Amino acid sequence: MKNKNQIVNTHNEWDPLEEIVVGVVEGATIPPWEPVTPAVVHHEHLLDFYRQNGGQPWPQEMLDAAKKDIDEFVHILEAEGVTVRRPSIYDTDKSFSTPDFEIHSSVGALMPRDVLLIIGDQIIEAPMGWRSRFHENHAYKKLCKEYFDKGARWVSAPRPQLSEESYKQNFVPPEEDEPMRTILTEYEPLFDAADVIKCGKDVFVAQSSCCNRTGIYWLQRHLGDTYTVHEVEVFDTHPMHIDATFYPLAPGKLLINPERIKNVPDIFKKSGWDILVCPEPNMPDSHPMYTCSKWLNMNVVMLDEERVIVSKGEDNLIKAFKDWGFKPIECNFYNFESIAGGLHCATVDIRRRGELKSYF
Ligand code: ABU
Repeated sequence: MKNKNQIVNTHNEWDPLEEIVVGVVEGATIPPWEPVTPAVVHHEHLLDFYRQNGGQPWPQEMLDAAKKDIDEFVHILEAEGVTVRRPSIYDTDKSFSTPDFEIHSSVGALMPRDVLLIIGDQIIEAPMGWRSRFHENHAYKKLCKEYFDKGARWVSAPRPQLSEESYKQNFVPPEEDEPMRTILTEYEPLFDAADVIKCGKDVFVAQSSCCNRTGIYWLQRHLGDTYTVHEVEVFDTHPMHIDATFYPLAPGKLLINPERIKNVPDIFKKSGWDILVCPEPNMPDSHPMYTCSKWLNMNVVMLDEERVIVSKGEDNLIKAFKDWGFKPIECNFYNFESIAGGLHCATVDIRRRGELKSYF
């Protein structure tokens, strides 16, 4: 299918990148406590941090350090010829309520990857399971309107209610030796856009504490017969998103997290893909990580089939990328990772030069 001159056009993670949205640090607030918090935060000691500090601004020195990282990332993208767009800053410290819940604050616009799912020429606003992120799509409205005016399709998945019925009451995350379970019920479709990863006509999704099976069904029915949505089996005690777990990097090259993927879907094996096992992260244990795990090392951004932007310090992965035939470009990102996510989380690709195909 030809997609000549489409303003929004992405089918995979590796076609040559032309335009991308990069999140902003300004206005970022410590996520307020909500039902999903204990289901996604890996470290028990952080739960008290969220109970006590959720809804406050992050300390200025942490914001400054994160901003320095994101500025460097933007500089690298622009130097490589990519157009970078930014979301609008909105009032994150306003509390709000719906008929079903009240929440103290929003969290900012750090991670466009979670909010907008771009498939082909279509922008899908994700039905996110976080009460604090209910209005995060506002940060992208101006951009979405512009892309819509220039020809993109733009829809919002059903707006979730996020009442008590969406969450299992008294949920306890599983231990390492237990089967995976997540906090979400099947009351309504829920997913973050980062629970989904594209590979042409095949789209891969994993259940998580932000993505339920009803959300996966919704996506398959919405996308129709042109696409096949595959559910990937993962194991994570605090699952959130697929992009530090399972990542088709380039045709024939799948990067997997060895702790979370025990069975690679047959479709990859049958088609002879190389299964690249992500090496252990290098981030020191002393580095503070408030929202994500150290497996953000694999949360990279592909500029094309070879060039990959990777977090500086992740020497094991950088060496592996070279051995696998990629060209890594290093970017300082640990300080952004402390309060938010990785390079992939901090972005959403708007346009890559390529067409819809099957890679299997
Ligand atoms: N997109 C964020 C992934 C978080 C994690 O696996 O730690």
